[in-house]
Amino acid sequence: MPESQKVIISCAITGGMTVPGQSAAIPITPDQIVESALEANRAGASILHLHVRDPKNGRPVADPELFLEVTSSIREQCDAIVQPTTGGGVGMSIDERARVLSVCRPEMATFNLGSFNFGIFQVKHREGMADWETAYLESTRDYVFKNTFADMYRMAAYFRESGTKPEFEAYDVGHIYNLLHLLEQGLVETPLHLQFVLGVLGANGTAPEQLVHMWQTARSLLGADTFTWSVAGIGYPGEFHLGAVALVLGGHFRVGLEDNLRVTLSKRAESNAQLVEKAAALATMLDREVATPAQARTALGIIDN
Ligand code: KMH
Ligand code: ZN
Repeated sequence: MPESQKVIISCAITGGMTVPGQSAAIPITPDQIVESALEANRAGASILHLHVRDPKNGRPVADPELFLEVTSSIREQCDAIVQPTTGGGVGMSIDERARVLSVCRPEMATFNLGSFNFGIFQVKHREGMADWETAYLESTRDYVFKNTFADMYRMAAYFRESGTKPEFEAYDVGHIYNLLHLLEQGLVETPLHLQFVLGVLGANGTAPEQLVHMWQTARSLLGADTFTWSVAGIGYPGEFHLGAVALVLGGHFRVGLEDNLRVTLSKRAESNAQLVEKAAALATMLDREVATPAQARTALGIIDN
């Protein structure tokens, strides 16, 4: 099987748009994040997507020291592609979000392709949620996840400076046109890697035809040979249903507690590894071998450093 047909499984370990009270499985402290990431890697994830949280209460933060601690520790213990976020969490500025690039100089990081409403205020209140968690969720009634053209131009410069491969997060079809604009301006270069993120309240939904539409739009605008792509379905069953569509279409597949807290309709996920195991099982059933990190680097055009 050609390397490009092997599936790259990413695992989004903890997230910036969830609060700890949603699930006891969400890792919080640097040690917990590292442990969960290593387990996900052992289960088949070759990309580990990372946010960090204040170890005292689990609030999403952009602290570069925490990023450095977590990314260095994971890199010492496995060969997965360590992919920190530059999306961050509610209320972080673009410069705060980009700090991880200059401090950690990661081989890959996320690059968000546009501004949109990002609502998590419908998340159910669970017993034991702290006041700040309820306020965090509620604040998104009036929240725009801001990635203006000025922000994206600045972000592209940060990526060039750190030599980091962007994973372009497209939450809606217009974001693919934004990527074309960045490409035409010479701010980013091919080969591109896109993550279609479907299911955020405020952007595109998890219907399979929306994924197909975004994929077709990317092919016609950017050219079928200029990019690799993956899907992150938010929530259950979107995460696995869209992953199955991506497996059939030759794309890659992201799972993880950042995006989804259930492993089946009736069972909450106990760990990130459990979600990766299910993704790997689906891939195997559909004759897509799971890529190793080295194979993922080759498929993505990342030069190993
Ligand atoms: N929070 C997810 C919906 C990022 O971190 O830059 C998308 C994401 C983007 O993971
Ligand atoms: Zn993220």
